Amino acid sequence: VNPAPPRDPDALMDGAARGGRAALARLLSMVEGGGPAARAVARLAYRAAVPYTVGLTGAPGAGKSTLTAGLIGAARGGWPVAEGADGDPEPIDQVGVLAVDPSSPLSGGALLGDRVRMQDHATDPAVFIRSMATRGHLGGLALAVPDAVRVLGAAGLPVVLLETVGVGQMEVDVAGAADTTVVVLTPGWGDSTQAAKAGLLEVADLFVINKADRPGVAETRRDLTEMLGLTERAWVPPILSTSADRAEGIDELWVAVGDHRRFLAETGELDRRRASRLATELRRVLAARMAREVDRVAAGAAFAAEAGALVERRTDPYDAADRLLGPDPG
Ligand SMILES: Nc1nc2c(ncn2[C@@H]2O[C@H](COP(=O)(O)OP(=O)(O)OP(=O)(O)O)[C@@H](O)[C@H]2O)c(=O)[nH]1
Ligand SMILES: [Mg+2]
Repeated sequence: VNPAPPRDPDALMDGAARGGRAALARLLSMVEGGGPAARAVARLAYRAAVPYTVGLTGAPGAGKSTLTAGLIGAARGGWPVAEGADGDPEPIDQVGVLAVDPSSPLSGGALLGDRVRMQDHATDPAVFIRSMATRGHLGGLALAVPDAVRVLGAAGLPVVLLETVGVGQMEVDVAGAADTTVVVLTPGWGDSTQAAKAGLLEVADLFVINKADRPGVAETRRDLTEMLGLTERAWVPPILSTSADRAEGIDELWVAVGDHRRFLAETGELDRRRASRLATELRRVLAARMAREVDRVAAGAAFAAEAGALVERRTDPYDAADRLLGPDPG
């Protein structure tokens, strides 16, 4: 019988780093739950090596989980060798999977559907699969996800696959936590238009047209190419097609992920991206704290008095804010 994992973050982190999956799961629950415990865990995890993160995002049902399951298998074979180069693939000893659903307040363990799709890997001790939703984390998933990724890094997982269901801005924010972002589309009219509307085209490093067994692949590819335009850029996102449920195109996708990873490393872009992500994270932490500060002010007597003065037209909202917070430096 396994003893229940301790609640002390240090002890849990030690356990997770020694391969304890219950400890790792407990740490992720703490991150999800927010509050002082989340903060303690985040602090411990921060200095550890950051895993290479591959994000998969796209509309509900596009096949992200099926693709993720395929990529787990591919990743277990190591990082692909560059075309034309020889040598062995750089080994990947463990793979973590985080499935994030910004629309769901439920969490803990794996979602049923994902559990089915990823069950081939569920008993592999080198694979750790976990669903995440937001509960109490200050700043929501956009902050909880990078914390969770770092916890996986602190536990020694070198690669994390991050699946996010498409629901607008939050999805784009979460997708922004990845080093390589894969946008998953399906053949059919309108799919790429929706991705454009959601701002996904900007964050895509790679496109996958999944369900390529269905008609409309060429049209979707053409739409996408048109929307991407002919802008000059150092990395032109490749458009791949897959039939994830038949395991077709998965190896090619993993090769493309490896190419992008190599591009980021060789150009210094990986460091720049990660630095800019951290600055964004800090802004989010500041924004979340300031939002809490507003709540604190709004709960006070001075606020109630100003609100009353507004009703009686004795002041206006801007002067009232100046009295509550001090003059606005503009
Ligand atoms: N025809 C076809 N069906 C597929 C393919 N890949 C996945 N599917 C099916 O599409 C459905 C959704 O697949 P998932 O992998 O759960 O999709 P998802 O994007 O993770 O879904 P959510 O997480 O709910 O947004 C399942 O029934 C899969 O079996 C494919 O290449 N071709
Ligand atoms: Mg899924």
